[in-house]
Amino acid sequence: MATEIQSFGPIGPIADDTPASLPATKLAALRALERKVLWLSTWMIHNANHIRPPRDGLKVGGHQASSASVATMMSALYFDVLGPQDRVAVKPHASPVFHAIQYLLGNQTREKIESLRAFGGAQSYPSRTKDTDDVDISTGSVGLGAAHTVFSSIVQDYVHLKGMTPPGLREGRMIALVGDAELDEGNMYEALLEGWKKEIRNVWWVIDYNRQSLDSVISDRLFGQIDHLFENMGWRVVALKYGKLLERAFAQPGGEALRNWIETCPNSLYAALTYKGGAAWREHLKRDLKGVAGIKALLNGHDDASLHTLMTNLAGNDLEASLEAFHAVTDDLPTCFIGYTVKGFGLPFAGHKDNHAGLMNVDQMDEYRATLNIAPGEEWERFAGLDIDPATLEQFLDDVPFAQEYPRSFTTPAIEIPSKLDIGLRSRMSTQDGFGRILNEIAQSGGELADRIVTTSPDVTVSTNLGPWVNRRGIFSRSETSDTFAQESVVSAQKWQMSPQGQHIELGIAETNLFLQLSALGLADKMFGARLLPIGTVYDPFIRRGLDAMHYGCYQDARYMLVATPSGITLAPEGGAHQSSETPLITLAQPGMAAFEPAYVDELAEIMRWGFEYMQADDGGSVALRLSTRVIDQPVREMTDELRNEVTKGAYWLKKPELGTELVVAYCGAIAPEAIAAHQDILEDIPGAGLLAVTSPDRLHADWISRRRARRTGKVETIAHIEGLLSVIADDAALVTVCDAHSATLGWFGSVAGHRIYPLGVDTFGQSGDLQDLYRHYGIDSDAILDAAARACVRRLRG
Ligand SMILES: Cc1ncc(C[n+]2csc(CCOP(=O)(O)OP(=O)(O)O)c2C)c(N)n1
Ligand SMILES: [Mg+2]
Repeated sequence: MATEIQSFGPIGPIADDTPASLPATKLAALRALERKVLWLSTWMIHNANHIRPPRDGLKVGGHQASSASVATMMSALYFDVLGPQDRVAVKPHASPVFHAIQYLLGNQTREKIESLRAFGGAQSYPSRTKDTDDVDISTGSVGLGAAHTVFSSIVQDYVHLKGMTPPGLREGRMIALVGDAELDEGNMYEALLEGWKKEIRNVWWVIDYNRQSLDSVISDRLFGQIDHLFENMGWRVVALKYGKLLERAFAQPGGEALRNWIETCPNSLYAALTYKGGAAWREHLKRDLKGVAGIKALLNGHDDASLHTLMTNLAGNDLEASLEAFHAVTDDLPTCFIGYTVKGFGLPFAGHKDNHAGLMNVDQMDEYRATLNIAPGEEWERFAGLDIDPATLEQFLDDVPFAQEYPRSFTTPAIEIPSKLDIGLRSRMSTQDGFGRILNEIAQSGGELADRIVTTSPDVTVSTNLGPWVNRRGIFSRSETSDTFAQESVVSAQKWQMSPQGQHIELGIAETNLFLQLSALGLADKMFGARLLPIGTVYDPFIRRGLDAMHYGCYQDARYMLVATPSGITLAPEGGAHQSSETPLITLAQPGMAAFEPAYVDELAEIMRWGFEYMQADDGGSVALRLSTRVIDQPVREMTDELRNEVTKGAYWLKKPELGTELVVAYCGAIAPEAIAAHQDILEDIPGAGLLAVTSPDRLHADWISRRRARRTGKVETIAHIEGLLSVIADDAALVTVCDAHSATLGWFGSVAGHRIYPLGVDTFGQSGDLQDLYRHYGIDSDAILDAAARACVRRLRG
């Protein structure tokens, strides 16, 4: 398949991004831009809080201190170190820095940054989908963006090793700018461990080590640990500790004592003195280093301002030191840069422990503007107040390696999906079994669909029926590894052959990693010009464990198919810790994801077929399937076009009601046999009662809500699918709904046309038992359905 690259010009050679030395003019230009980035990011936030007229009295915010601490390292990266093939996850609270850099590079409009955090303006936290200035990886929930880089690097290897990328596309580095408190998030370590197993390459984590989080100053002993941790995981650790000024001072008499003083200075004291300034540094150094040769001369040689500059000269805020450290790494070993910085560097609240949400006041901002020689009214001017002429800076920006014409976003053609997926249907089977067989058929028949599917699972590959697919398509690994058990002639149904050709990514049991891997795979078409159709399997209850990452992937518009199985109390003997009831509500409420719970395998085949198309459609999204291990009788029927259409819309009449019927039983999922049996009994008393098969509460709900909204605004007159289905029953008919999930999943049906509703479901924690006991206990068996129907009829008779 040819991959089309849209409107980005040819992929040509780009400027060498590893210059050996930095000429003075280049450094001067970079320094000027660094200053401007700090100003613009600070001003952008100030504008949002103090200048744009507030309408609701709410504080707008924007994190001036978090931005300031990373402005230098980000300037170094974007204006000199990065190539356009590199991908970056910027720590959430450096969004203003990112937008300032893009503004200087000409990729961001003044209008957008003037409306930072306003409706339609630059986003508070970098967003792939909502920002317009080339965000690679969204961030916001700390830890997720950084970890995503690990999984993006795996995807980059996957598509490059398979030759799926457009010709000439270079491998890039997957770079995260990480807040140091993000290292408190457990998901970071899950990602590191998985990355170690996969021998990841081309990943950089640049830690903004300002030793402050939101509430407080970080424990002094922490970094010794983190240091080792990265090394244990096979990463190179580069400490960007001291800037050039301090390094020079260390070489002077008394320098060693000064270094030692800083090394042993508690983080809190260092931060407090940073806030207090030169006089406070002087007082402490005078007292603590009394009598040390050279210290007196050092102190006498600095006024308060320059002493403060010296003592806060950490490498992460020193452009030259940062550039040197970044340029020194030229191989593909995963590398962690620990960039020592000052939170709020260069701003009045630098170092103050409460500065996370701090904002400069109008007077402070005015003074800051004046020191930068920016005239009032010129605050947004790109080069105002800089001591290098605009033409030179403009030329410099034009030559920045990152800004060179190169494809940064791709539109790849869709993979054609057959009009029907083969099933290998048996008279009795479960949807989970059906899923495994459908994939097996695809694997066996080959072709483009089979080649573009990639599966992944957190150690539940075999138990979610991915086994046959993996046997045929193998496990992905950068190097060949043979199956030892097979070599030793140990009989097993499961092959475990690993190679670059493999199409399954086996993960350890960390569901957050699963969702981050799915997100990275689901962006491969846009990021690497290689369309993949990712499928991830997970036990349904453990969606909860990876939920934030699931939401995050959808927020970035990553496209994947989530197969959640087994599910519900139908998992009977496994007990309450493994049973799920709320997951259909989670997926119903999740934007960017269409969720299904088919009862039958022919429905599943059509849903998967439709899902592969939906995952590729411009206005599509991800797909979630809630499946079951319960083996039930499969209907023998023809999947007509009408039925297929209704299955993917979310419901169809398994037994059509008579016009004006007084009762409908609606069921969803593996509980179908109970609903059918109860409906059969009901027919004796109410011959016209209908039986509604619901395949997707989510699709029905989304359709209903969006059509109501459209009708309100006069856009569409058509009715929703669920409205059409319920339009044939009596106005005062009753609905009995039943599912192996929380009763609210279908409970909203009563609001569609104002019908009385008797919603049955699982509303408390599960427990062990067999199906009969559990269905009876939770009130979702045939008797419970009959009882609800009887109550409904009695109420109707009473009027
Ligand atoms: C998962 C998650 N929990 C909590 C928050 C709220 N929060 C935002 S920033 C922050 C601390 C950030 O500290 P750090 O990563 O060190 O960033 P910096 O010091 O650069 O501001 C917290 C707790 C969040 N964004 N995401
Ligand atoms: Mg911090």
